[in-house]
Amino acid sequence: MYEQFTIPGRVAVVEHDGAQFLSVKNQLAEAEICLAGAHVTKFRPAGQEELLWMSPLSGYGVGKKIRGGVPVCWPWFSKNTENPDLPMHGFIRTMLWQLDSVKELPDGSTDAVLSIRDSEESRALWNHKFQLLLTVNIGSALTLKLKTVNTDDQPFTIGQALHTYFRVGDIAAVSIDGFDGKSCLNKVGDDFTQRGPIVIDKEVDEVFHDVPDGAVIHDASLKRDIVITKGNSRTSVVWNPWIAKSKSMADFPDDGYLTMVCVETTNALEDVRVVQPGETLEMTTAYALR
Ligand code: TA6
Repeated sequence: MYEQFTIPGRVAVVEHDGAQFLSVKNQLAEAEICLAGAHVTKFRPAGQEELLWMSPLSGYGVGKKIRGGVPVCWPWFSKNTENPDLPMHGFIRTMLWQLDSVKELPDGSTDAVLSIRDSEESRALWNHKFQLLLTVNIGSALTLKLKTVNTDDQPFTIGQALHTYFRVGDIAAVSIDGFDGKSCLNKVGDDFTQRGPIVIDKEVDEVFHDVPDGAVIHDASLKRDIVITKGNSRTSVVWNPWIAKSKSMADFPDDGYLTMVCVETTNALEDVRVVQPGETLEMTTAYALR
């Protein structure tokens, strides 16, 4: 399947862990994207260490939440406010997407486009017609563009997140800039306004308001910065499960909190978006090492 996209030594659809993955290698980086969930599970710029954190205990494939990489959370972020029995972070991340195109670009990067449309299954959960496209550019940076198309005759409201797990050398040597002076909804304590850089020394689950720009993860242990930029997103989430929550998740190693942090580009809370019939909405984010 998808043999038409094969470029020997550079592009192929491969199978492992019971799922299909698009594997991309070019002079600038290498990456893998699971077709179930259009989920980037690997991204390593040339000459650098892996950017993304992946749990060794994760499952893969249709119906399975992948723990790590870049979960695509849509058409809601976190719990569904009208029906908490619906899947956390929406339903699209466990559904099979189709691979539409793979293009090697003149700058040496590679563009992959995956898409999914509404189905009987999706309409049973969320009764709207849509097309969703994810464009992933694999270059010296990892760039993701998530485009929603309202193919229905009624407007709909979406929340969404690119819920990215970043790999760090040692969480104790990490600080995160970009949230100074920003207020947050704190899911594990009292709401507050951030002063200075974020450091992680306990469970952190914070949804920051009014964050139109990105952030920078300073990783003193791996001696690198992860520069996060974004577009059409005014909320961002910082999450680290810390000790107890790590132990409570079967697909998360007990010590996993020491080498990961999520910094998520979102349309969450007051930043949910209404998409009119025939209209599109695109949220973007990019990750570069320096
Ligand atoms: O974005 C942070 C968060 O909402 C946490 O509350 C935690 O639930 C995390 O997402 C992971 O959610 P998941 O459904 O992928 O286990």
